[in-house]
Amino acid sequence: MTSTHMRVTLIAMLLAASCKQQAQPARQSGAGGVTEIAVTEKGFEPDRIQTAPGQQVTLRFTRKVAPTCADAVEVQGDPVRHMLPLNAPVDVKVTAPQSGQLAFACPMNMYRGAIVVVAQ
Ligand SMILES: [Cu+2]
Repeated sequence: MTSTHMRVTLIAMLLAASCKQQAQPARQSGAGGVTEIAVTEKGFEPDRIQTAPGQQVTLRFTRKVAPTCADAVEVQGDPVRHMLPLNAPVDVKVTAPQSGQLAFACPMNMYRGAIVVVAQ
């Protein structure tokens, strides 16, 4: 590895570290907690929700923009397509896996988000 390579690697690592600090996903408060997720022109906000392993989570989706392809949401492992009427909160109850993450997305898989399991 050349010193240029090492420098680039170091900068990349520093950037990754600072990104990690900036990203502050909404943290699930506790059992039975509700996490509000807005559907905006940017997609799902927040798009990453941290939770404990096996935690029951209620995701409250509220679509706030009319022209979007995210007029419904599908959760990994859930056969139901949850329609999202404009400005009407829709609760989707999910159970977090023991590790890893549980993804959700619009039916076209353009906008994506995930419940991220963190050890506590
Ligand atoms: Cu879509």
